[in-house]
Amino acid sequence: MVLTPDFSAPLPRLLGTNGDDNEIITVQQANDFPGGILALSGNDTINGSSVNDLIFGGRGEDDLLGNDGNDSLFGNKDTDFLDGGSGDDILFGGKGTDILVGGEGNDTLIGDAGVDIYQGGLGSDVYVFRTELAGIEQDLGGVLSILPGIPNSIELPNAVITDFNSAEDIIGLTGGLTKADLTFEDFNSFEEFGINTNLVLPLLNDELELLAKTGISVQDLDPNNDGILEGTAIRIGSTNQLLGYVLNTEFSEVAALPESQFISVDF
Ligand SMILES: [Ca+2]
Ligand SMILES: [Ca+2]
Ligand SMILES: [Ca+2]
Repeated sequence: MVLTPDFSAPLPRLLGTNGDDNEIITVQQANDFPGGILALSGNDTINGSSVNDLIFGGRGEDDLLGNDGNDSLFGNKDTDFLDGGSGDDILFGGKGTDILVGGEGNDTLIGDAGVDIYQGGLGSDVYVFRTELAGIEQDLGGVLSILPGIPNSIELPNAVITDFNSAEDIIGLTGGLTKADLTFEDFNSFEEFGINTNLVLPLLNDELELLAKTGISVQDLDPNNDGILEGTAIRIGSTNQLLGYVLNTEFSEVAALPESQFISVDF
C-alpha cells in the first residue's frame, strides 16, 4: 500500500494500487503532485492534507476526506463517501449511490447516476440536481412479497438534500434549467411508498452503516421519529419528472426562494 509518483501525465500525480489503499496525504505530497491522487480500483480510504487536495477514488467503494483546504474530491464509480471537511470544497460523487458531506465552508455537491445523499453542513452550499437523470424508475417487484403495500415501482430522486438552509443554500441545475422550469410539492414518504420507513430500516443494514460513518443520523432524516420522511419534492414542470427531495422543508418555503438561489451549473 504505497503511492507511486507518475510523471507521464501533464501534471505530476500519485497513483494508488488496484487493491484497497489507505493513505494519509501530506502537505508536501499535495503541493508536489498538482495532478492529484488517483486511488484506482479497490475500496480506498484517502485522507487529504491540510492544504488543497485533488483526490480521485476510482472504482470501488471509497472514503475520501478532504480535511482543511479547498478540496476537489471525485468518488468515481460505485458507492462512495466524500467529506470535504472545512474549506470551500467541490464534491463529485460519480456513478452509484454516494453520500456527500460538505462540512464547514461554501461547498458544491454534485451527484451523478444513482440516488445521492447531500449534507452541505455550515456555509452557503450548492446542491446540484442532474436534470438529465430525472424521472428514473426503480422496479420494486422483487421486494413486493416481503413489503406488501408498496407500489410496483417508484421514481428515484437524483438526490436527497438532508440539511437545506433556505437562508443561504443554493439549488444547482444542469441542462440550463432555471427556477421557472420547476414545480414544488409536499413530499411524504408514507404517501409515496405506502410504508413506514421504520419498517424498511432494519432491511437496510449496509446503508445504515454507511450513514453512521458519515455522521448523518436517522434523527437528521426523520427528526420527529415517526417513520415518515417529509419535505419538498422538486420536479421538472414540463415532464413532471422527479429531480429530488429537500427533506424537512415546507414546499412553500422552497417555492418562495428567490430565483438567485437557483443557479445553472455546467461542468
Ligand atoms: Ca485502490
Ligand atoms: Ca476541505
Ligand atoms: Ca458547507
